[in-house]
Amino acid sequence: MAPAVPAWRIRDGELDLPLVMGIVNVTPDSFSDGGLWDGDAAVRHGLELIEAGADIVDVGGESTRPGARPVDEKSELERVLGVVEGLASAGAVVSIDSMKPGVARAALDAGARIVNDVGGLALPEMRSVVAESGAGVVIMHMQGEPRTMQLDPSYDDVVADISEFLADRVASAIADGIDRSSIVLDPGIGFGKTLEHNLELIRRLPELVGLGLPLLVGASRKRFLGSLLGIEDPTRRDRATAILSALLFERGAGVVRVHDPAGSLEALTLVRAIVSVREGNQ
Ligand code: PMM
Repeated sequence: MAPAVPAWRIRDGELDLPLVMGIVNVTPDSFSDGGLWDGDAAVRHGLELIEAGADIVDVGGESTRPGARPVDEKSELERVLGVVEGLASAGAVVSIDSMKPGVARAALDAGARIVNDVGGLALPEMRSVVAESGAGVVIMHMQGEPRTMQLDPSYDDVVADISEFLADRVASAIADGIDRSSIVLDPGIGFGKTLEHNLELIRRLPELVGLGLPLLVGASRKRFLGSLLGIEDPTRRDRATAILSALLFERGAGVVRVHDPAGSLEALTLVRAIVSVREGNQ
């Protein structure tokens, strides 16, 4: 198996890898769970995810599903801040899923310890927020923007192109004062990618592991699973997600981002028993 990095430095601490990140979307329009959680219900749901085995809860207030329109900063803040505060004060490790430096900063002040930026840390101000706070950070690849990204995605070589993109963003992050051990990379499954692109990224995941930083993969309930398996309803894609998590961990993923942590935790436990994910590959 490809080498894994054993720990992820986050604000005020460190997390052992591999691990499972649970998803709390506080949005009216996310593709699989939009409109289900707000306020107290979102906090309760986040705590349930932890109970079910999530090591981190990822709180997001802007849908990034294909075709989604951006939300303004004020609305995004209103959606997420109370939820971040509620979860963090209950002891959860919280990450904030946002492309906006203002939202990331406020969420960190409210107790979040990780910034999950699907915008790939493109904005210098976002890099400053991460550097100054000492937060952990997920740098994700997206081709285009959510509104248009699925219209005509194209790459010379999807794995090579994304590796180059991520390596560039890592260099900018480090140049702006972000500690290398705080960074986790994400190929951005479904973000400006065809079904074939997604499958190739999963098949060739060990090449991305070769970048030398932990990888997060977010495939949970995504459309390509529905297309492959003929499952229209996203909430019925959790079994496929768990099966895929086993494959991802076996190929060296450090974090999976999922709606239903229980299945992925079982996947992780099995993979750990069969191949030593943490120790056997130094
Ligand atoms: N996918 C979504 C949102 N945020 N963040 C990261 N790092 N990686 C992802 O793949 C990702 C993400 C969209 O899925 P959702 O609507 O189920 O949250």
